Amino acid sequence: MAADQETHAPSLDWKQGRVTSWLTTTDHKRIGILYIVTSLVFFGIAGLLALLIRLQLASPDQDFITGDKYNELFTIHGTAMVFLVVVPILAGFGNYLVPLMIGARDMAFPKLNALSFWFFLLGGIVLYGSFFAKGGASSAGWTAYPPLSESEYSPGNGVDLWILSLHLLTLSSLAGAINFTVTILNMRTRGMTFMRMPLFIWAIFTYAVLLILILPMLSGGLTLLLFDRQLGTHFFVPEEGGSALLWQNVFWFFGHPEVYVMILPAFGIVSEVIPVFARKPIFGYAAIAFSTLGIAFAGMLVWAHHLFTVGYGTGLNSFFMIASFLVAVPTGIKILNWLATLWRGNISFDTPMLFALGLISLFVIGGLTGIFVAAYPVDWQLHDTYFVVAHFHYTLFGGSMFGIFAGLYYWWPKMFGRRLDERLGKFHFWLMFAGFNLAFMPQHFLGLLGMPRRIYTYSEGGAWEIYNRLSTIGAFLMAAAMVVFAVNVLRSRRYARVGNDPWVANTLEWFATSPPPPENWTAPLPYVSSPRPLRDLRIRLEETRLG
Ligand code: HEM
Ligand SMILES: [Cu+2]
Repeated sequence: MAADQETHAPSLDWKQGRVTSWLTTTDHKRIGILYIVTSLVFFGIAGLLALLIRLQLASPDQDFITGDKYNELFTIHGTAMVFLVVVPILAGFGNYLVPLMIGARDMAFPKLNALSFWFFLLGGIVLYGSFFAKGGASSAGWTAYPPLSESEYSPGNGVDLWILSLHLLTLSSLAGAINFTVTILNMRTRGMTFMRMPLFIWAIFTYAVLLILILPMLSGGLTLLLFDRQLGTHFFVPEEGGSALLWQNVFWFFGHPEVYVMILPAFGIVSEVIPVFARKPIFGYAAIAFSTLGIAFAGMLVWAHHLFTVGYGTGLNSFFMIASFLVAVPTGIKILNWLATLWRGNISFDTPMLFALGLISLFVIGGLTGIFVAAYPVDWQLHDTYFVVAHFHYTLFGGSMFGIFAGLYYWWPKMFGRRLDERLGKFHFWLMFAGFNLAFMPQHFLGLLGMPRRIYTYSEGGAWEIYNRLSTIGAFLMAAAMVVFAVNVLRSRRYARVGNDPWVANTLEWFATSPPPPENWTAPLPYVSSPRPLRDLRIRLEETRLG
């Protein structure tokens, strides 16, 4: 590796970025960082809403929060975590990494890229701002099922602002998805065929294509609901000839594949991290790449497993049950290939690796309970109970959020030129891992003991008290873990600088300086002849050195 590439690039210190240059930037790296920082702030707010929910449920017969306010809290918490945190922070990683990993100068449409960020920010301001709307924020749940979401039962502007915010966020995601798809299809460097792309790129490509397929369905549904509320149409009003089940089908045709939009890039991060910290090539590159497409495809065929209790009958229920079971096959391929990569590896348990291993263990629990509720006779018992709340937090927090933390610790040195502190990182991981399981494992038992979701209190003397108390303690431990992370980030500006490739990794982003210059590359890119171009380059350099 040429000497000048090792020294950190002068005049690239982020402190020199003036506010205006950030406000007007079209650079994919800066837009990526704007997405990540904004999503983390939105995560903090949605996490605080969750703490209020847990405080209200910590003991029976609480009146710390009124029923109406409680309904607003879980509605905005759930909506924010999905649309303001997980989906956009993954767009942030994609924005920062896709051009660097495929050897491009920027995204295909830089200005459209900037626009999608500002739509995202505006959507977030509208959603959180809706708490101050007439009648308060939406309290119809993140699923906004009519007739509850119709103006008869949800007067005021809360639901209208919820719809406006989701329209802005959908536009933002759709613009981003088109940008990712065009960039990955057309801007890969010399030699980088599809079967030589990093697995994270496969994941972001699938994330983008899924969004393009499902977001128009959500936009259409939101518009019809707005018409019902504002123009007096009756699309979802059964008494007037409409259908409440139409909304449920429209919402979940989008909503279920949306969970794969939230997990596949996190899986992609794990597929990048595990081979680097196990010092072994990934086991079954092609199988993992195609299982990403397999999950997306099968995931489009299962949406009505959310409607098992509406009375569709054995035929339809059985189809959606079997289709839901099928998703486990490509998911299992990923899990087994990661374990095969770890097998006999020379593993170093740095923080990115700990979070990656955390994702595997927690997602397996979330996936297995998903199989339970995919069996519709079982779901008839557990639908809308805390068992379901526990299930999707194991997949969305234990899965997506743990993957996102792995990515933050792994790519932080590339983005900011310094590694986050390992001791604080490990403390963050173990506190989060313990807090998470204490918060959500007891919720499985609450569900089995019949506790419905979305209730703001419960009576004294039942079996639910201890589990709720434990769950609340767990939620506060998770909050403490996030404080440790914030301290690590704030102190990181004083840590030592690192070179291009602090982890001795495999993919092209580590060929650039840390952080990369505005034009990304300071030297001609190597010809890509495998999914591990940087490793190939290291070997070639070693061979020439040995002559
Ligand atoms: C930060 C830690 C978190 C805690 C303590 C937490 C806690 C909770 C609780 C207790 C509920 C149930 C409210 C009820 O039914 O009455 C809930 C609902 C929900 N959470 Fe979380 N959550 C957290 C993170 C997340 C994350 C990362 C996601 C991922 C996207 C998420 C998505 C949701 C959704 C979609 C709902 C359903 C809201 C509804 O019923 O409309 N949560 N959360
Ligand atoms: Cu589903």
